[in-house]
Amino acid sequence: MTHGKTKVSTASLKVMADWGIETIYGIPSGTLAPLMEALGEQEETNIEFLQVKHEEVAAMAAVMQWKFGGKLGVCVGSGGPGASHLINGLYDAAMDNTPVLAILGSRPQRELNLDAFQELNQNPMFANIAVYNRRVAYAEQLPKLIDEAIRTAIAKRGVAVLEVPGDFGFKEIDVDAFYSTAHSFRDYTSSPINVADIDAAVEVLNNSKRPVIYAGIGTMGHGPAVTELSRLMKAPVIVTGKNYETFEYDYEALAGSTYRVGWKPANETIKEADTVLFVGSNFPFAEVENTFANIENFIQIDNNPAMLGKRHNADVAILGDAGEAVNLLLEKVAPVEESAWWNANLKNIQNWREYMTKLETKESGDLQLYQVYNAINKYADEDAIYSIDVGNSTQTSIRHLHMTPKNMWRTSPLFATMGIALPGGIAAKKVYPNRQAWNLAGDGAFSMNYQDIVTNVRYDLPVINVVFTNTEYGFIKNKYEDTNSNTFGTEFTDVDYAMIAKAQGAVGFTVSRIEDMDRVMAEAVKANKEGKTVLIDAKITKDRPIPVETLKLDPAFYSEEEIKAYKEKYEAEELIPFSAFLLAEGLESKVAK
Ligand SMILES: Cc1ncc(C[n+]2csc(CCOP(=O)(O)OP(=O)(O)O)c2C)c(N)n1
Ligand SMILES: [Mg+2]
Repeated sequence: MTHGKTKVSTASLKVMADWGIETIYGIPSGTLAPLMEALGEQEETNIEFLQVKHEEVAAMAAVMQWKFGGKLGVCVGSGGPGASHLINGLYDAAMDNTPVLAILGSRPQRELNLDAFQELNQNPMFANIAVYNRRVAYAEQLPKLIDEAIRTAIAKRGVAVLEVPGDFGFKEIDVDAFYSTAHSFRDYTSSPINVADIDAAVEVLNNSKRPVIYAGIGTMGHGPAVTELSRLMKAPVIVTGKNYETFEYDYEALAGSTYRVGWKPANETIKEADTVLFVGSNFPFAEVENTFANIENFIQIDNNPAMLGKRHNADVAILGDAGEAVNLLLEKVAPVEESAWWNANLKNIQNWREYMTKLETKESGDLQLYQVYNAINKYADEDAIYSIDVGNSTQTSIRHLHMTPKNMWRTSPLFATMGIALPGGIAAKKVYPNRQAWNLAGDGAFSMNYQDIVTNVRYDLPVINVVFTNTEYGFIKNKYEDTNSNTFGTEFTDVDYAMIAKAQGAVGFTVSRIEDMDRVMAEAVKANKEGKTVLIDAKITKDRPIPVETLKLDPAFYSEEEIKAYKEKYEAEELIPFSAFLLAEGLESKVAK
Protein backbone atom coordinates (compact mmCIF):
# COMPACT_ATOMS: atom_id res chain seq x y z
CA MET A 1 0.00 0.00 0.00
CA THR A 2 1.44 3.35 -0.95
CA HIS A 3 1.17 6.57 1.04
CA GLY A 4 2.28 9.12 -1.47
CA LYS A 5 5.47 9.86 -3.30
CA THR A 6 8.95 11.02 -2.45
CA LYS A 7 11.88 12.19 -4.51
CA VAL A 8 14.49 9.58 -5.30
CA SER A 9 17.19 11.84 -3.85
CA THR A 10 15.26 12.23 -0.59
CA ALA A 11 14.74 8.47 -0.43
CA SER A 12 18.48 7.99 -0.91
CA LEU A 13 19.25 10.35 1.96
CA LYS A 14 16.85 8.38 4.13
CA VAL A 15 18.73 5.20 3.34
CA MET A 16 21.99 6.93 4.30
CA ALA A 17 20.49 8.27 7.52
CA ASP A 18 19.33 4.78 8.38
CA TRP A 19 22.96 3.65 8.22
CA GLY A 20 23.89 6.40 10.65
CA ILE A 21 25.41 8.73 8.09
CA GLU A 22 25.40 12.28 9.43
CA THR A 23 27.64 14.23 7.07
CA ILE A 24 28.26 14.48 3.34
CA TYR A 25 31.46 16.29 2.38
CA GLY A 26 31.79 18.03 -0.97
CA ILE A 27 31.24 20.90 -3.36
CA PRO A 28 27.95 21.42 -5.24
CA SER A 29 27.65 21.19 -9.01
CA GLY A 30 25.04 21.10 -11.73
CA THR A 31 25.30 17.34 -11.95
CA LEU A 32 24.59 17.06 -8.22
CA ALA A 33 21.51 19.31 -8.36
CA PRO A 34 18.88 16.83 -7.06
CA LEU A 35 21.07 15.71 -4.17
CA MET A 36 21.76 19.30 -3.18
CA GLU A 37 18.06 20.15 -3.37
CA ALA A 38 17.19 17.25 -1.06
CA LEU A 39 19.97 18.19 1.36
CA GLY A 40 18.68 21.75 1.32
CA GLU A 41 15.20 20.65 2.28
CA GLN A 42 16.45 18.82 5.36
CA GLU A 43 12.92 17.81 6.28
CA GLU A 44 13.14 14.11 6.71
CA THR A 45 16.80 13.47 7.35
CA ASN A 46 19.23 15.52 9.30
CA ILE A 47 22.19 14.78 7.10
CA GLU A 48 24.51 17.74 7.05
CA PHE A 49 26.26 18.95 3.89
CA LEU A 50 29.74 20.06 4.84
CA GLN A 51 31.04 22.29 2.09
CA VAL A 52 34.80 22.13 1.58
CA LYS A 53 37.02 24.15 -0.72
CA HIS A 54 38.58 21.23 -2.61
CA GLU A 55 37.03 17.80 -3.28
CA GLU A 56 40.28 16.15 -2.20
CA VAL A 57 39.52 17.46 1.28
CA ALA A 58 36.01 16.02 1.02
CA ALA A 59 37.31 12.55 0.23
CA MET A 60 40.11 12.69 2.78
CA ALA A 61 37.80 13.94 5.54
CA ALA A 62 35.26 11.22 4.75
CA VAL A 63 37.98 8.58 4.92
CA MET A 64 39.61 9.95 8.07
CA GLN A 65 36.21 10.11 9.74
CA TRP A 66 36.00 6.31 9.67
CA LYS A 67 39.63 5.96 10.73
CA PHE A 68 38.90 8.10 13.78
CA GLY A 69 36.10 5.74 14.71
CA GLY A 70 33.20 7.65 13.17
CA LYS A 71 30.33 6.60 10.93
CA LEU A 72 30.81 5.81 7.26
CA GLY A 73 32.07 8.92 5.48
CA VAL A 74 30.39 10.12 2.31
CA CYS A 75 31.94 12.47 -0.24
CA VAL A 76 30.50 13.86 -3.45
CA GLY A 77 32.18 15.14 -6.57
CA SER A 78 30.70 16.81 -9.62
CA GLY A 79 30.72 14.78 -12.81
CA GLY A 80 34.21 15.10 -14.33
CA PRO A 81 36.61 17.39 -12.42
CA GLY A 82 34.96 17.05 -9.02
CA ALA A 83 35.03 13.28 -9.32
CA SER A 84 38.70 13.18 -10.29
CA HIS A 85 39.59 15.47 -7.36
CA LEU A 86 38.38 12.75 -4.99
CA ILE A 87 41.06 10.33 -6.09
CA ASN A 88 43.79 10.73 -3.46
CA GLY A 89 41.39 10.35 -0.56
CA LEU A 90 39.79 7.29 -2.11
CA TYR A 91 43.12 5.69 -2.95
CA ASP A 92 44.21 6.17 0.63
CA ALA A 93 41.00 4.49 1.78
CA ALA A 94 41.60 1.53 -0.50
CA MET A 95 45.13 0.99 0.73
CA ASP A 96 44.14 1.45 4.37
CA ASN A 97 41.09 -0.87 4.24
CA THR A 98 38.76 1.98 5.04
CA PRO A 99 35.08 2.00 4.04
CA VAL A 100 33.91 5.16 2.28
CA LEU A 101 31.13 6.08 -0.14
CA ALA A 102 31.79 8.41 -3.07
CA ILE A 103 28.86 9.73 -5.05
CA LEU A 104 29.75 11.09 -8.48
CA GLY A 105 27.55 13.36 -10.49
CA SER A 106 27.17 12.88 -14.23
CA ARG A 107 25.18 14.08 -17.24
CA PRO A 108 21.41 13.47 -17.22
CA GLN A 109 20.49 10.07 -18.64
CA ARG A 110 19.52 11.14 -22.17
CA GLU A 111 22.78 13.07 -22.53
CA LEU A 112 25.03 10.16 -21.58
CA ASN A 113 27.51 8.84 -24.12
CA LEU A 114 27.32 11.95 -26.32
CA ASP A 115 30.78 13.16 -25.31
CA ALA A 116 29.09 16.20 -23.90
CA PHE A 117 30.64 18.85 -21.67
CA GLN A 118 32.53 17.27 -18.72
CA GLU A 119 31.42 13.80 -19.71
CA LEU A 120 33.89 11.03 -19.28
CA ASN A 121 33.77 7.41 -18.45
CA GLN A 122 34.23 7.82 -14.70
CA ASN A 123 34.00 4.34 -13.25
CA PRO A 124 37.32 3.19 -14.77
CA MET A 125 39.11 5.88 -12.72
CA PHE A 126 38.22 3.90 -9.63
CA ALA A 127 38.32 0.40 -11.11
CA ASN A 128 41.76 -0.16 -9.63
CA ILE A 129 40.59 0.30 -6.07
CA ALA A 130 36.82 0.13 -5.62
CA VAL A 131 35.02 -2.76 -3.95
CA TYR A 132 31.83 -1.38 -5.49
CA ASN A 133 31.84 0.77 -8.62
CA ARG A 134 28.65 1.31 -10.64
CA ARG A 135 26.59 3.81 -12.57
CA VAL A 136 22.89 3.94 -11.70
CA ALA A 137 20.88 2.67 -14.68
CA TYR A 138 17.40 4.01 -13.93
CA ALA A 139 16.11 6.47 -11.35
CA GLU A 140 14.07 4.13 -9.17
CA GLN A 141 17.20 2.06 -8.48
CA LEU A 142 19.04 4.83 -6.73
CA PRO A 143 18.00 4.19 -3.09
CA LYS A 144 18.67 0.48 -3.49
CA LEU A 145 22.10 1.06 -4.99
CA ILE A 146 22.99 3.55 -2.29
CA ASP A 147 22.16 0.83 0.22
CA GLU A 148 24.13 -1.74 -1.75
CA ALA A 149 27.14 0.57 -2.00
CA ILE A 150 27.14 1.32 1.74
CA ARG A 151 26.75 -2.32 2.76
CA THR A 152 29.51 -3.42 0.39
CA ALA A 153 31.90 -0.68 1.52
CA ILE A 154 31.49 -1.64 5.16
CA ALA A 155 31.49 -5.40 4.61
CA LYS A 156 34.50 -5.33 2.32
CA ARG A 157 36.30 -2.47 4.13
CA GLY A 158 36.77 -0.45 0.99
CA VAL A 159 35.73 2.20 -1.47
CA ALA A 160 32.22 2.27 -2.93
CA VAL A 161 31.66 4.53 -5.92
CA LEU A 162 28.26 5.32 -7.36
CA GLU A 163 27.83 7.51 -10.40
CA VAL A 164 24.38 9.09 -10.57
CA PRO A 165 23.01 10.60 -13.79
CA GLY A 166 22.09 14.18 -13.03
CA ASP A 167 18.33 13.97 -13.50
CA PHE A 168 17.59 10.79 -11.54
CA GLY A 169 17.31 12.33 -8.09
CA PHE A 170 14.41 14.56 -9.11
CA LYS A 171 12.21 11.60 -10.11
CA GLU A 172 9.54 10.43 -7.67
CA ILE A 173 8.93 6.98 -6.25
CA ASP A 174 6.40 5.56 -3.82
CA VAL A 175 7.41 6.24 -0.25
CA ASP A 176 7.39 2.52 0.56
CA ALA A 177 9.24 1.47 -2.59
CA PHE A 178 12.66 1.30 -0.94
CA TYR A 179 14.34 0.09 2.23
CA SER A 180 17.74 0.01 3.86
CA THR A 181 19.53 -3.09 5.09
CA ALA A 182 21.20 -1.32 8.01
CA HIS A 183 19.11 -3.20 10.59
CA SER A 184 20.09 -6.59 9.21
CA PHE A 185 23.79 -5.88 8.81
CA ARG A 186 26.02 -8.34 10.64
CA ASP A 187 29.78 -7.99 10.57
CA TYR A 188 32.22 -10.85 10.24
CA THR A 189 33.51 -12.39 13.42
CA SER A 190 36.98 -13.88 13.61
CA SER A 191 37.23 -17.60 13.17
CA PRO A 192 37.76 -19.72 16.31
CA ILE A 193 41.43 -20.23 17.03
CA ASN A 194 42.97 -23.62 16.40
CA VAL A 195 44.54 -24.70 19.71
CA ALA A 196 47.11 -26.87 17.93
CA ASP A 197 48.50 -23.74 16.26
CA ILE A 198 48.73 -21.99 19.62
CA ASP A 199 50.57 -24.99 21.05
CA ALA A 200 52.98 -24.97 18.12
CA ALA A 201 53.65 -21.28 18.75
CA VAL A 202 54.18 -21.89 22.47
CA GLU A 203 56.72 -24.61 21.69
CA VAL A 204 58.72 -22.22 19.48
CA LEU A 205 58.46 -19.30 21.89
CA ASN A 206 59.52 -21.40 24.88
CA ASN A 207 62.66 -22.42 23.00
CA SER A 208 63.56 -19.01 21.67
CA LYS A 209 66.45 -17.09 23.19
CA ARG A 210 65.84 -13.73 21.53
CA PRO A 211 62.11 -13.21 20.97
CA VAL A 212 60.46 -10.00 19.81
CA ILE A 213 56.79 -9.17 19.43
CA TYR A 214 55.97 -7.32 16.22
CA ALA A 215 52.68 -5.65 17.07
CA GLY A 216 50.65 -4.49 14.08
CA ILE A 217 47.33 -2.70 13.92
CA GLY A 218 45.55 -5.96 14.82
CA THR A 219 46.76 -5.46 18.38
CA MET A 220 44.98 -2.13 18.75
CA GLY A 221 42.89 -2.27 21.89
CA HIS A 222 44.97 -5.18 23.23
CA GLY A 223 47.97 -3.18 24.45
CA PRO A 224 47.78 -4.44 28.05
CA ALA A 225 47.68 -8.13 26.99
CA VAL A 226 50.57 -7.70 24.54
CA THR A 227 52.56 -5.82 27.19
CA GLU A 228 51.92 -8.63 29.68
CA LEU A 229 53.08 -11.21 27.15
CA SER A 230 56.13 -9.09 26.40
CA ARG A 231 57.07 -9.02 30.09
CA LEU A 232 56.30 -12.72 30.54
CA MET A 233 58.46 -13.83 27.60
CA LYS A 234 61.03 -11.07 28.04
CA ALA A 235 60.41 -9.98 24.46
CA PRO A 236 60.66 -6.32 23.48
CA VAL A 237 57.74 -4.90 21.47
CA ILE A 238 58.20 -3.49 18.00
CA VAL A 239 55.18 -1.58 16.71
CA THR A 240 54.18 -0.58 13.22
CA GLY A 241 53.98 3.08 12.29
CA LYS A 242 50.22 3.27 12.57
CA ASN A 243 49.97 1.43 15.85
CA TYR A 244 51.70 3.67 18.39
CA GLU A 245 48.63 4.52 20.43
CA THR A 246 48.23 0.85 21.36
CA PHE A 247 51.07 1.08 23.88
CA GLU A 248 52.02 3.42 26.65
CA TYR A 249 54.85 5.62 25.38
CA ASP A 250 56.65 4.93 28.63
CA TYR A 251 56.60 1.14 28.34
CA GLU A 252 60.21 0.28 29.02
CA ALA A 253 60.38 -2.47 26.39
CA LEU A 254 58.79 -0.46 23.57
CA ALA A 255 61.41 -0.50 20.82
CA GLY A 256 59.47 1.62 18.30
CA SER A 257 59.10 0.67 14.67
CA THR A 258 61.55 -0.48 12.02
CA TYR A 259 62.91 1.20 8.90
CA ARG A 260 62.86 4.90 8.10
CA VAL A 261 59.77 6.03 9.95
CA GLY A 262 61.05 4.32 13.06
CA TRP A 263 63.23 4.21 16.15
CA LYS A 264 66.82 3.09 16.52
CA PRO A 265 66.10 0.20 18.94
CA ALA A 266 63.58 -1.52 16.64
CA ASN A 267 65.93 -1.34 13.65
CA GLU A 268 68.70 -2.91 15.66
CA THR A 269 66.84 -5.54 17.64
CA ILE A 270 65.07 -7.00 14.58
CA LYS A 271 68.51 -7.86 13.15
CA GLU A 272 69.56 -9.59 16.37
CA ALA A 273 66.38 -11.48 17.28
CA ASP A 274 65.83 -15.18 16.61
CA THR A 275 62.03 -15.34 16.84
CA VAL A 276 59.32 -12.92 15.78
CA LEU A 277 55.74 -13.06 16.94
CA PHE A 278 54.17 -11.07 14.10
CA VAL A 279 50.69 -10.00 15.17
CA GLY A 280 48.07 -8.39 12.96
CA SER A 281 50.47 -6.60 10.67
CA ASN A 282 50.91 -5.97 6.96
CA PHE A 283 54.31 -4.28 7.34
CA PRO A 284 54.88 -3.18 3.73
CA PHE A 285 58.67 -2.89 3.83
CA ALA A 286 59.28 -6.45 5.01
CA GLU A 287 60.35 -7.98 1.70
CA VAL A 288 61.88 -4.91 0.07
CA GLU A 289 64.03 -4.14 3.09
CA ASN A 290 64.61 -7.76 4.05
CA THR A 291 63.47 -6.90 7.57
CA PHE A 292 63.35 -10.49 8.77
CA ALA A 293 66.57 -11.70 7.12
CA ASN A 294 68.13 -12.79 10.43
CA ILE A 295 65.05 -14.39 11.95
CA GLU A 296 64.97 -18.14 12.51
CA ASN A 297 61.33 -18.55 13.57
CA PHE A 298 58.41 -16.52 12.34
CA ILE A 299 55.09 -16.92 14.10
CA GLN A 300 52.20 -15.03 12.57
CA ILE A 301 48.75 -14.20 13.93
CA ASP A 302 46.16 -12.65 11.64
CA ASN A 303 42.38 -12.68 11.33
CA ASN A 304 42.62 -12.63 7.54
CA PRO A 305 43.73 -15.86 5.82
CA ALA A 306 45.04 -13.81 2.88
CA MET A 307 47.68 -12.26 5.15
CA LEU A 308 49.21 -15.44 6.57
CA GLY A 309 52.68 -15.85 5.08
CA LYS A 310 52.34 -12.74 2.91
CA ARG A 311 55.26 -10.76 4.31
CA HIS A 312 57.51 -13.60 5.44
CA ASN A 313 57.34 -17.37 5.36
CA ALA A 314 55.42 -18.32 8.52
CA ASP A 315 56.72 -21.27 10.52
CA VAL A 316 53.60 -21.15 12.66
CA ALA A 317 50.39 -19.52 11.42
CA ILE A 318 47.49 -18.69 13.71
CA LEU A 319 44.21 -17.60 12.16
CA GLY A 320 42.01 -15.53 14.44
CA ASP A 321 41.59 -12.44 16.54
CA ALA A 322 44.90 -11.01 17.79
CA GLY A 323 43.58 -10.28 21.28
CA GLU A 324 42.21 -13.79 21.72
CA ALA A 325 45.38 -15.39 20.41
CA VAL A 326 47.59 -13.28 22.68
CA ASN A 327 45.44 -14.20 25.68
CA LEU A 328 45.75 -17.90 24.81
CA LEU A 329 49.53 -17.51 24.55
CA LEU A 330 49.55 -15.77 27.93
CA GLU A 331 48.00 -18.88 29.49
CA LYS A 332 50.55 -21.23 28.00
CA VAL A 333 53.90 -19.54 27.44
CA ALA A 334 56.48 -20.34 30.12
CA PRO A 335 57.59 -17.27 32.07
CA VAL A 336 61.20 -16.26 31.57
CA GLU A 337 62.90 -15.05 34.76
CA GLU A 338 66.31 -13.76 33.79
CA SER A 339 67.21 -12.72 30.28
CA ALA A 340 70.37 -11.03 29.07
CA TRP A 341 68.56 -10.37 25.79
CA TRP A 342 65.87 -8.42 27.65
CA ASN A 343 68.37 -6.49 29.73
CA ALA A 344 70.36 -5.46 26.66
CA ASN A 345 67.17 -4.33 24.94
CA LEU A 346 65.97 -2.28 27.90
CA LYS A 347 69.31 -0.50 28.15
CA ASN A 348 69.36 0.19 24.43
CA ILE A 349 65.82 1.61 24.53
CA GLN A 350 66.71 3.72 27.55
CA ASN A 351 69.74 5.11 25.70
CA TRP A 352 67.52 6.12 22.77
CA ARG A 353 64.95 7.73 25.07
CA GLU A 354 67.62 9.80 26.77
CA TYR A 355 68.73 11.08 23.38
CA MET A 356 65.15 11.98 22.39
CA THR A 357 64.59 13.75 25.70
CA LYS A 358 67.79 15.73 25.36
CA LEU A 359 66.70 17.09 22.00
CA GLU A 360 63.16 17.82 23.14
CA THR A 361 64.12 19.70 26.28
CA LYS A 362 66.69 22.17 24.99
CA GLU A 363 65.95 25.55 26.51
CA SER A 364 67.28 28.10 24.05
CA GLY A 365 68.38 28.60 20.48
CA ASP A 366 66.83 28.39 17.03
CA LEU A 367 63.69 26.30 17.17
CA GLN A 368 64.03 22.67 16.14
CA LEU A 369 61.13 20.32 15.55
CA TYR A 370 61.94 18.47 18.76
CA GLN A 371 61.03 21.34 21.05
CA VAL A 372 57.73 21.81 19.22
CA TYR A 373 56.82 18.28 20.25
CA ASN A 374 57.93 18.99 23.78
CA ALA A 375 55.42 21.82 23.93
CA ILE A 376 52.70 19.69 22.34
CA ASN A 377 53.30 16.93 24.90
CA LYS A 378 53.09 19.46 27.71
CA TYR A 379 49.89 21.18 26.59
CA ALA A 380 48.00 18.34 24.89
CA ASP A 381 44.98 16.91 26.68
CA GLU A 382 45.53 13.35 27.83
CA ASP A 383 42.94 12.10 25.30
CA ALA A 384 44.07 14.37 22.46
CA ILE A 385 43.54 13.23 18.86
CA TYR A 386 46.33 13.61 16.33
CA SER A 387 45.88 13.88 12.59
CA ILE A 388 49.32 13.55 11.06
CA ASP A 389 50.58 14.36 7.60
CA VAL A 390 53.13 12.61 5.42
CA GLY A 391 56.76 13.71 5.55
CA ASN A 392 59.09 14.26 8.46
CA SER A 393 55.98 14.84 10.57
CA THR A 394 55.10 11.14 10.27
CA GLN A 395 58.55 10.07 11.38
CA THR A 396 58.96 12.63 14.12
CA SER A 397 55.45 12.21 15.53
CA ILE A 398 56.03 8.54 16.20
CA ARG A 399 59.27 9.42 17.93
CA HIS A 400 58.32 12.46 19.94
CA LEU A 401 54.58 12.37 20.66
CA HIS A 402 54.10 10.75 24.02
CA MET A 403 51.04 8.72 23.17
CA THR A 404 49.00 6.30 25.22
CA PRO A 405 45.88 4.23 24.45
CA LYS A 406 43.83 7.29 25.48
CA ASN A 407 45.00 9.11 22.33
CA MET A 408 44.21 8.48 18.69
CA TRP A 409 46.66 9.05 15.87
CA ARG A 410 45.87 8.61 12.21
CA THR A 411 47.53 9.34 8.92
CA SER A 412 47.74 7.98 5.39
CA PRO A 413 50.03 5.07 6.20
CA LEU A 414 50.30 2.99 3.05
CA PHE A 415 49.27 5.30 0.19
CA ALA A 416 51.09 7.99 2.15
CA THR A 417 49.51 10.97 0.47
CA MET A 418 50.49 14.43 1.59
CA GLY A 419 47.60 16.72 2.48
CA ILE A 420 45.75 14.18 4.63
CA ALA A 421 46.18 15.82 8.04
CA LEU A 422 44.05 18.94 7.65
CA PRO A 423 41.02 17.00 6.38
CA GLY A 424 41.73 14.53 9.17
CA GLY A 425 41.49 17.35 11.69
CA ILE A 426 38.08 18.31 10.31
CA ALA A 427 36.94 14.70 10.58
CA ALA A 428 38.37 14.27 14.09
CA LYS A 429 36.31 17.20 15.32
CA LYS A 430 33.18 15.85 13.62
CA VAL A 431 33.60 12.54 15.40
CA TYR A 432 34.69 13.97 18.75
CA PRO A 433 33.48 17.57 19.09
CA ASN A 434 34.64 17.66 22.71
CA ARG A 435 38.14 16.28 22.30
CA GLN A 436 41.20 18.32 21.50
CA ALA A 437 42.29 17.68 17.91
CA TRP A 438 45.67 18.46 16.37
CA ASN A 439 46.76 18.66 12.76
CA LEU A 440 50.54 18.21 12.55
CA ALA A 441 51.93 18.82 9.07
CA GLY A 442 55.08 19.88 7.25
CA ASP A 443 54.92 23.13 5.31
CA GLY A 444 54.87 21.25 1.99
CA ALA A 445 51.99 19.03 3.04
CA PHE A 446 50.07 21.88 4.64
CA SER A 447 50.39 23.88 1.42
CA MET A 448 48.42 21.20 -0.40
CA ASN A 449 45.16 21.84 1.46
CA TYR A 450 45.47 24.99 3.56
CA GLN A 451 42.54 26.61 1.79
CA ASP A 452 40.30 24.54 4.03
CA ILE A 453 41.25 26.20 7.32
CA VAL A 454 38.15 28.25 6.55
CA THR A 455 36.12 25.04 6.72
CA ASN A 456 37.26 24.54 10.32
CA VAL A 457 36.28 28.12 11.03
CA ARG A 458 32.96 28.09 9.20
CA TYR A 459 31.71 24.85 10.71
CA ASP A 460 33.08 25.52 14.16
CA LEU A 461 35.53 22.62 14.15
CA PRO A 462 38.36 24.18 16.13
CA VAL A 463 41.60 22.31 15.53
CA ILE A 464 45.13 23.17 16.63
CA ASN A 465 47.14 23.23 13.41
CA VAL A 466 50.90 23.02 13.74
CA VAL A 467 52.95 23.68 10.61
CA PHE A 468 56.57 22.59 10.71
CA THR A 469 58.12 25.20 8.42
CA ASN A 470 61.57 24.26 7.15
CA THR A 471 60.97 25.68 3.62
CA GLU A 472 61.76 22.35 2.02
CA TYR A 473 60.36 18.93 1.29
CA GLY A 474 62.55 17.70 4.09
CA PHE A 475 61.65 14.04 4.00
CA ILE A 476 62.58 13.88 0.32
CA LYS A 477 65.63 16.09 0.67
CA ASN A 478 66.88 13.77 3.40
CA LYS A 479 66.42 10.79 1.15
CA TYR A 480 68.28 12.53 -1.69
CA GLU A 481 71.18 13.16 0.67
CA ASP A 482 71.56 9.39 0.77
CA THR A 483 70.78 8.54 -2.85
CA ASN A 484 71.52 11.56 -5.06
CA SER A 485 74.54 13.72 -5.69
CA ASN A 486 72.43 16.81 -4.98
CA THR A 487 69.09 17.74 -3.43
CA PHE A 488 67.67 19.53 -6.46
CA GLY A 489 63.97 20.38 -6.37
CA THR A 490 63.43 20.07 -2.66
CA GLU A 491 63.64 23.69 -1.50
CA PHE A 492 60.85 26.25 -1.56
CA THR A 493 59.93 29.75 -0.45
CA ASP A 494 58.92 30.66 3.06
CA VAL A 495 55.29 31.64 3.51
CA ASP A 496 53.59 33.36 6.41
CA TYR A 497 51.21 30.56 7.35
CA ALA A 498 49.93 32.47 10.38
CA MET A 499 48.72 35.18 8.01
CA ILE A 500 47.06 32.57 5.83
CA ALA A 501 45.25 31.29 8.89
CA LYS A 502 44.20 34.79 9.92
CA ALA A 503 42.96 35.53 6.42
CA GLN A 504 40.55 32.61 6.84
CA GLY A 505 39.28 33.66 10.25
CA ALA A 506 41.56 31.52 12.42
CA VAL A 507 44.07 32.66 15.02
CA GLY A 508 47.67 32.54 13.83
CA PHE A 509 50.97 32.38 15.71
CA THR A 510 54.55 32.34 14.54
CA VAL A 511 57.47 31.05 16.56
CA SER A 512 61.12 30.60 15.69
CA ARG A 513 63.02 30.53 19.00
CA ILE A 514 63.01 27.78 21.60
CA GLU A 515 62.59 30.37 24.35
CA ASP A 516 59.21 31.42 22.89
CA MET A 517 57.78 27.98 22.16
CA ASP A 518 56.19 27.32 25.53
CA ARG A 519 54.43 30.68 25.68
CA VAL A 520 53.14 30.45 22.11
CA MET A 521 51.84 26.93 22.65
CA ALA A 522 50.14 27.97 25.88
CA GLU A 523 48.41 30.87 24.11
CA ALA A 524 47.40 28.74 21.14
CA VAL A 525 45.92 25.99 23.30
CA LYS A 526 44.10 28.57 25.40
CA ALA A 527 42.55 30.16 22.29
CA ASN A 528 41.60 26.71 21.05
CA LYS A 529 39.93 25.90 24.37
CA GLU A 530 37.91 29.07 23.85
CA GLY A 531 36.63 27.55 20.61
CA LYS A 532 39.01 29.00 18.05
CA THR A 533 40.76 27.28 15.19
CA VAL A 534 44.42 28.10 15.68
CA LEU A 535 47.58 27.70 13.67
CA ILE A 536 51.13 27.74 14.91
CA ASP A 537 53.67 28.39 12.18
CA ALA A 538 56.76 26.80 13.73
CA LYS A 539 59.75 28.13 11.81
CA ILE A 540 62.17 25.30 12.48
CA THR A 541 65.75 24.63 11.50
CA LYS A 542 66.62 22.36 8.60
CA ASP A 543 68.21 19.79 10.91
CA ARG A 544 67.62 16.31 9.61
CA PRO A 545 66.05 13.97 12.15
CA ILE A 546 68.44 11.09 12.73
CA PRO A 547 68.22 8.38 10.04
CA VAL A 548 67.84 5.17 12.02
CA GLU A 549 67.71 2.87 9.01
CA THR A 550 71.41 3.52 8.43
CA LEU A 551 72.91 3.99 11.89
CA LYS A 552 76.56 4.89 11.71
CA LEU A 553 77.52 4.06 15.27
CA ASP A 554 79.14 0.67 15.24
CA PRO A 555 82.95 0.50 14.99
CA ALA A 556 82.51 -2.94 13.44
CA PHE A 557 81.24 -1.21 10.28
CA TYR A 558 82.31 2.44 10.38
CA SER A 559 85.54 4.31 10.89
CA GLU A 560 86.05 6.55 13.87
CA GLU A 561 85.70 9.61 11.59
CA GLU A 562 82.43 8.39 10.10
CA ILE A 563 80.98 7.75 13.53
CA LYS A 564 82.16 11.10 14.79
CA ALA A 565 80.64 12.94 11.81
CA TYR A 566 77.36 11.08 12.20
CA LYS A 567 77.13 11.83 15.89
CA GLU A 568 77.95 15.48 15.33
CA LYS A 569 75.41 15.92 12.55
CA TYR A 570 72.61 14.43 14.63
CA GLU A 571 73.74 15.72 18.05
CA ALA A 572 73.97 12.08 19.07
CA GLU A 573 77.11 11.92 21.19
CA GLU A 574 75.45 9.62 23.72
CA LEU A 575 74.04 7.04 21.32
CA ILE A 576 75.52 3.58 21.75
CA PRO A 577 75.12 0.73 19.24
CA PHE A 578 72.97 -2.19 20.38
CA SER A 579 75.87 -4.57 19.79
CA ALA A 580 77.69 -2.91 22.71
CA PHE A 581 74.74 -3.55 25.02
CA LEU A 582 74.57 -7.17 23.87
CA LEU A 583 78.28 -7.60 24.50
CA ALA A 584 77.99 -6.10 27.97
CA GLU A 585 75.35 -8.76 28.75
CA GLY A 586 77.65 -11.51 27.51
CA LEU A 587 75.78 -11.99 24.22
CA GLU A 588 77.21 -12.07 20.72
CA SER A 589 75.94 -9.75 18.03
CA LYS A 590 74.68 -11.49 14.90
CA VAL A 591 75.66 -8.57 12.72
CA ALA A 592 78.67 -6.89 14.35
CA LYS A 593 81.40 -9.43 14.68
C1 LIG B 1 50.66 13.91 -2.72
C2 LIG B 1 52.10 13.56 -2.50
N1 LIG B 1 53.05 14.11 -3.27
C3 LIG B 1 54.35 13.81 -3.06
C4 LIG B 1 54.72 12.94 -2.07
C5 LIG B 1 56.21 12.62 -1.84
N2 LIG B 1 56.61 13.18 -0.55
C6 LIG B 1 56.63 12.43 0.59
S1 LIG B 1 57.11 13.29 1.92
C7 LIG B 1 57.35 14.68 1.01
C8 LIG B 1 57.88 15.94 1.63
C9 LIG B 1 57.03 16.50 2.71
O1 LIG B 1 57.45 17.83 2.91
P1 LIG B 1 56.89 18.71 4.07
O2 LIG B 1 55.42 18.56 4.15
O3 LIG B 1 57.42 20.07 3.93
O4 LIG B 1 57.45 18.01 5.36
P2 LIG B 1 58.97 17.90 5.87
O5 LIG B 1 59.42 16.54 5.48
O6 LIG B 1 59.76 19.00 5.25
O7 LIG B 1 58.85 18.05 7.33
C10 LIG B 1 57.04 14.46 -0.33
C11 LIG B 1 57.16 15.48 -1.40
C12 LIG B 1 53.69 12.34 -1.32
N3 LIG B 1 53.92 11.43 -0.36
N4 LIG B 1 52.40 12.70 -1.52
MG1 LIG C 1 58.95 20.97 4.96
